[in-house]
Amino acid sequence: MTKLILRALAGETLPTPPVWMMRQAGRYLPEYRATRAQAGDFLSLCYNPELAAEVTLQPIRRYGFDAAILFADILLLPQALGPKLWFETGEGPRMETTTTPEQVAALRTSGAIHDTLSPIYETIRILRRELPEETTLIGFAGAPWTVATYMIAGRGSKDQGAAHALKAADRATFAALIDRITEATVEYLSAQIEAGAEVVKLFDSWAGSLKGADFTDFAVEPTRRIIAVLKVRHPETPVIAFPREAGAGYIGFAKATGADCVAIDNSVSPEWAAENVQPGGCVQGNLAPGHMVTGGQDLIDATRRVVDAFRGGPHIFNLGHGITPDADPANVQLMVDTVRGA
Ligand code: 1CP
Repeated sequence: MTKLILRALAGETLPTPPVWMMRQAGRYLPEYRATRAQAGDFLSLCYNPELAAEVTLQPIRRYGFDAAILFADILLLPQALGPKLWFETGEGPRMETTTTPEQVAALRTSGAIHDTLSPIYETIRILRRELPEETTLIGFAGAPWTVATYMIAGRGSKDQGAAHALKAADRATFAALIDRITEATVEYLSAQIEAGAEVVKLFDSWAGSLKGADFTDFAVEPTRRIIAVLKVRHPETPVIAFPREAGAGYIGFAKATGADCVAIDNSVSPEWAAENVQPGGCVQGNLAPGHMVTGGQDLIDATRRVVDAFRGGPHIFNLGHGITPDADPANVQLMVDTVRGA
């Protein structure tokens, strides 16, 4: 029996959509908080294969999701390219900035990332041994634009202003940085697939701030390049692309990039996405994560609405963005029961 997620990704319309959740291993789960305390800080957890595998498995044990996503972070790859990375408690990531031609030239080569990232591949090997046979293992990386926004600003930002400013002031340096990240991402995802990842996902969390030609040049084009190489090396491995808040940019995104599935955020309605995006292939999404906090009949109604909207084509049920730390684990169970019983 082929795994449900792989069937949906191959284009099959299933009577009940497979289901998993972005950030399903995370702070809303008491068992995650306990393991994280045992590891010390967040990065130590990411680089500890036994504990990273443990937190990946926790939501599978609780909810029986159809997919597990490798526990890691999109900022590990830029860290492997050289810049220092740390997390300020209660604030988020901080990173040495990369903004000059010299700094871009000084980044490590794509082949040199594996020294740093080998624990991640070990996590994947452990997971392939320990996951139930019906559960699909998803590997991931940040898409180049989103990774570049953190490398340029040295931290998260609401409007990605520093990256837009560099793009305007020194397009050659900006484009060179995007190229370096693109090449390294190909090597990183290839190594994840070789270690056992069955699907890979590219998170372009800040794609929505790229407009017009910039969206084509820096959201579509790097994603297309990464997928083109992966499809030569690993034609059997499906790719999910998540150009978050792309709006009209979702239309035709799968065709333009070669992605097998496009993940949809909750700023667009499921009916709109079913009509405009799902004809292009499998879609994933798009329940608003806030329902995992508020629960109740609203959660049931909204979950059924997403299932019903996408019923006519291949669909993987997910949230429109990651679950938040204040979510109630009981609401997640209600969502899963509603999807499977709907
Ligand atoms: O435990 C903690 O306090 C750390 C919180 C945390 C977690 C649980 C971070 C810090 N990263 C993660 C794990 C993570 N990050 C996963 C693991 C698997 C899962 O989904 O269960 C994944 C896929 C990511 C991806 C990620 N990291 C993205 C893309 C997806 C998205 O949410 O848009 C981004 C933008 C990051 C950067 C990052 N890492 C962590 C934080 C708080 C942030 C956002 C920082 C910011 O922009 O301010």
